Amino acid sequence: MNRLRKPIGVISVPFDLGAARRGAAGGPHAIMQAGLEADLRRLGYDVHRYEPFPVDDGATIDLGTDKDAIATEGANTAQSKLNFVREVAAANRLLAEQVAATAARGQFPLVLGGDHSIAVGTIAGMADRYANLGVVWFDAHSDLNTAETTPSGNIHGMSLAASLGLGPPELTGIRGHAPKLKPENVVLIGTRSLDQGEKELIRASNITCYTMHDIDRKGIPLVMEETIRKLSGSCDGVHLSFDADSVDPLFAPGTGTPVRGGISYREAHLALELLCEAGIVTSAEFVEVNPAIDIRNETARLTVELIASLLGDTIL
Ligand code: 4U7
Ligand code: MN
Ligand code: MN
Ligand code: MN
Repeated sequence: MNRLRKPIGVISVPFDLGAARRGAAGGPHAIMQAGLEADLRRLGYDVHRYEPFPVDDGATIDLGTDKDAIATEGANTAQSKLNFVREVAAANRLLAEQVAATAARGQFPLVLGGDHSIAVGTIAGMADRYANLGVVWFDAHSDLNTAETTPSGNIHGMSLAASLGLGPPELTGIRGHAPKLKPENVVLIGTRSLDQGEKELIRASNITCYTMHDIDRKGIPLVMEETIRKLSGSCDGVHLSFDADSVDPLFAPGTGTPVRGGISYREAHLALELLCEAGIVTSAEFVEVNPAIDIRNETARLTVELIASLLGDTIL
């Protein structure tokens, strides 16, 4: 296995105002609790843990019990459909700064979410260093909605679009330059739930999308081989954005927007082992782990195992 030589900078982001339901803010704690640090040290890594920075956790916002009901009340304009966009933007500005600083110290940024809206900040921080940043986006969804197409108003369904320069300026403009990514440098894997606007965007752009159908037909080894060949040819860095809901809910029940028919436990491991072997990944984030709906912390434990696979764990 191609173990990274760099120290790992673990950045916790206890933030979930971008999600459809609360709880993913507990993700970093659940993942640490599942033994991440000991595992990384076992693999021989130097680990730097950054204190979670102060994100607005919505403690002062009256969410009631049904966030969607609140959000859709009077949602006539595109702008009012962007739930908590101010808080999401503020958290992502801080995250982008922390990710950029971590990478500048020579560490591998490992971001623990939090909901998937935080990809905006991670990618903004890495795009500072890599003009041709590639992204491998494991997800049941594509997170390619915009203010115009979002059916929910939840920013975790818009973070990839924002990184491509599509969406509200407070998200697309973090750290100055937009877009952070070129569509031809983006590969989606595990896709099985797309909204109409997202389908249109994928068809009209150069985004590569391996749906579950493609994975079933080709197999994960070929999908990963094609992904690695494509990105290593054209990118100067590669970010892995791993949404827990890419994995089948049988193995990852603790996530806010589960969709049946996902990649299996072994497929997820093999995919990350192959990325490790290729040695192309320069940062990673693991998001949408929600301990409030998890079963015996299984999803957090799976996440720790997957991080270990990405960073060089081997059986023998
Ligand atoms: B996740 C959704 F409508 N597409 O936009 C939306 F189905 O980060 C879901 O991938 C988004 O978990 C899921 O709200 C965001 C919905
Ligand atoms: Mn997602
Ligand atoms: Mn998802
Ligand atoms: Mn989700």
